[in-house]
Amino acid sequence: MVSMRRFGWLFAAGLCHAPACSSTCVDDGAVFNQSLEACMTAGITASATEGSETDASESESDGPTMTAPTEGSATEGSATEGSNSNSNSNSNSNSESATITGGDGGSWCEDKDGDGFGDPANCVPSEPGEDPPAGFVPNDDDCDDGDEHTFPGAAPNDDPEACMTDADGDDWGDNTPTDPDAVPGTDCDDDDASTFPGSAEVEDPSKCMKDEDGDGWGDSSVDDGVDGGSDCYDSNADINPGDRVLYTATDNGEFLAIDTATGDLDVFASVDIGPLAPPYAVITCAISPIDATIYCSQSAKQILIVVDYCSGDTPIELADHGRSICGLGFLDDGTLYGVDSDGDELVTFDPGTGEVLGAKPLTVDGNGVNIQACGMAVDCVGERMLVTDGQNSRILSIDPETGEGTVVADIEEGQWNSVGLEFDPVSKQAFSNNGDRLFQIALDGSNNYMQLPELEQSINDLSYGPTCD
Ligand SMILES: [Ca+2]
Ligand SMILES: [Ca+2]
Ligand SMILES: [Ca+2]
Ligand SMILES: [Ca+2]
Repeated sequence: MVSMRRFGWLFAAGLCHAPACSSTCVDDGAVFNQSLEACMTAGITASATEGSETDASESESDGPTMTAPTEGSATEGSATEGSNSNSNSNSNSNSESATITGGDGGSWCEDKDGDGFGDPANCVPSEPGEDPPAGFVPNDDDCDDGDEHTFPGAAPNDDPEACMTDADGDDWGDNTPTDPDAVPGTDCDDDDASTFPGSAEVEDPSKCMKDEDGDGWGDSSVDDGVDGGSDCYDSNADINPGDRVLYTATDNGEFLAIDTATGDLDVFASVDIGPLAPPYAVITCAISPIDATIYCSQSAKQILIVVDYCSGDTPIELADHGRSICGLGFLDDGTLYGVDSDGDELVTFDPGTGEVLGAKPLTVDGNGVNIQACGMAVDCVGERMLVTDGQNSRILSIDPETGEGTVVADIEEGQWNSVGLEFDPVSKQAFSNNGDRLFQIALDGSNNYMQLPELEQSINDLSYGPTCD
């Protein structure tokens, strides 16, 4: 270890860069012509006295003054470590780089970071036919020998030759490299291999999005610097805007696709409710971001049911929870919430059993909210839970920790009495309905909304789910 550290700085501080040595050496500022070998040898010899304390057993070189690198050199060696007080050592201000080859009379250069590219400041001459010293490579191409992720061509998708940093190995270069020697690339998150330009190729072939589940749609909730997409469920490739339908469930087991442009309602799936009816009354549904399981509230029995409408199977009834649930929604962590319109509370469910785990009063400015009918949805872009307060014609964002609501949209619609709410991650707006009246509502604080064509019939709920195609 000791030997290598010394070796490292001797060459870094005392010797010419190989390209410089091929023509000139610099000695205390004076440039003089010298052959490569002479230059290198002079430097090595001049520096060798400092290296003489090293353990001879570590030496693999047949040169009398050479000290072989050890494994520790990759992390302990530093081109800037120590200061050189040897008056015979040269300083080198030449930072040019040129490819050189070893074993044929050229040079070997140290590769401390092990990326296959040699440090031009740490090169030694090679003799024809000889093997390189351990830790040396036959080129001097590294632009930062202290970072294995930074070298020429590290990010070939950005540039096959430029010196870039690609820490996450997706072949795109860090767009804000901390390494001053690296050229910025276009990877907006170089710590995440699922984030790069064109990652979400279906949604946008060029934006720098995150697509963790590889379905071609970008994660809707991302860190600063990353382009947000419209995939609310980026850990589940089966749920994305490429396969979704805005639907409502009916009391006869049918699922109706809602055409928001025309108001048409068309049956696209149905379940066999034979053993469950009567009474069977579904008034709200939500889909799990974890496994795409659909839960609905069966209001007549005050239970949750698990529905697989694509299979047509009879829904599975869960535990009697005894609540009047008018809205259901999952947060991204898989927690299932509901709104109890009798208790005016936000409740938390155990998705496994359908039992209520906890409840908090719904409030705005600390005052209780009288929920009569409601809709519930999760804004996966803003990562917030939305509940309609129909009596007051507004949409609230509910803090799940406290039950406290913040007004997100307040629309001039009198007794709106919304019974359905769903968030559209593509438009970033909400759909909400009161019976057969359907609205599209902005969630940006503008309170803008518009009424869409009247629905064919009055419905209870709005949800996105898979098309079953
Ligand atoms: Ca490197
Ligand atoms: Ca990268
Ligand atoms: Ca990346
Ligand atoms: Ca995705």
